[in-house]
Amino acid sequence: MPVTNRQFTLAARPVGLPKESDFKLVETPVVPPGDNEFLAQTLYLSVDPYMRGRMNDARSYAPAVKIGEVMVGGALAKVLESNNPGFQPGDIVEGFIGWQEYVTTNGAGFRKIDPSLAPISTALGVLGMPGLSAYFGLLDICNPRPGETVVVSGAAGAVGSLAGQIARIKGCRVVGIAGSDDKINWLTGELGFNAAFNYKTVQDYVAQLAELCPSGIDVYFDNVGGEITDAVLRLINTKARISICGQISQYNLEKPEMGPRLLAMLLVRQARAEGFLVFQFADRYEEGIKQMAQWIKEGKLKYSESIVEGFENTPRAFIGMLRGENTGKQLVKV
Ligand code: NAP
Ligand code: FER
Repeated sequence: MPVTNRQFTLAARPVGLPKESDFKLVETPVVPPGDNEFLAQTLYLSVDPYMRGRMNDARSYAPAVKIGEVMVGGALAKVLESNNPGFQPGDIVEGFIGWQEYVTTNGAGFRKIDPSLAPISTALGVLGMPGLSAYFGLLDICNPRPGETVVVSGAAGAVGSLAGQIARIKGCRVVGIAGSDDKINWLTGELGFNAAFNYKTVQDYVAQLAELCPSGIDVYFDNVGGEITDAVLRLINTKARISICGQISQYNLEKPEMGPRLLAMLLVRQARAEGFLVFQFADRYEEGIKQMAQWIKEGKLKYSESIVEGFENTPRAFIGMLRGENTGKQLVKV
């Protein structure tokens, strides 16, 4: 049995964009598995935007990480020793392991991954939480119909790149918004988006969107909020549907941003905006995973992973993702 565990704890509550010094690398003894428990070794860690919210001392869907506590997060691990009849040494499991190299757990909330289905890392991406957010957040909330125009912000990220492709599969015209020319070329080239633009180089978002969406916008899958969303709202069609998946442009702000107040656009267009948390679809995850695995097999759904190597680089990978260094899903290979 390994003796030493390495963990990242929260050292300080970040002000603005997190810094590496907001995390602390600590060594603790590996805890031997007790009755009905198993010990597993982390293989891949997921770094996700929601973790930024958990670093704040604020009320949320889940409690904040306390100073000195191990950072939360989903991860994939391999079972080393088990006293739990449901898990055998060698099993690959996914669950809320946190930022650490070893976990001792009774397995509550964990699922077993079948390595013969797809590369195991997909359990943290396209066949995991981000993929399910794209699938249900687009299809359930927006019901996109063939021929409709769908705009996706955060389009080159884990969720956005999949939401846009799913809209293409449903026969929609898809326009993506992302933060680099390479990402734009990937969206319109490899992923089959009909059009896309770089919000960091385009000045007038409304004019650009009007040009790329000549029939207006029927569906908006929002990952970012802020000025991009303000521009989209000005161009929505009657009976438009807006899925509020994320608002990442706001996560590092110290004070809420004052913007144009455009809820009247919902009124005059008789439109609907609805937020969701992926967990609300938990009883239907099977359906989403099965369908997306099928689309991957048929070559209709592509996914990309950005992988940072080394457990000690987890904070760097997380901060890099918040800054847009990833294309598709950002992972850490431990
Ligand atoms: P991701 O898109 O893979 O990574 C984050 C991306 O956000 C970066 O790559 C960056 O790309 C973009 N970004 C950062 N700052 C930005 C800003 N100021 N304006 C516009 N874009 C910015 O992350 P993800 O895991 O797929 O998550 C995407 C969104 O979905 C997040 O808002 C997240 O909170 C949300 N989410 C929600 C749920 C839910 O249950 N509701 C579940 C999962 C994720 P650029 O290069 O394009 O800037
Ligand atoms: C996310 C952003 C926000 C997310 C969850 C939340 C699961 C929830 C925030 C809250 O309840 O305050 O990406 O992913």
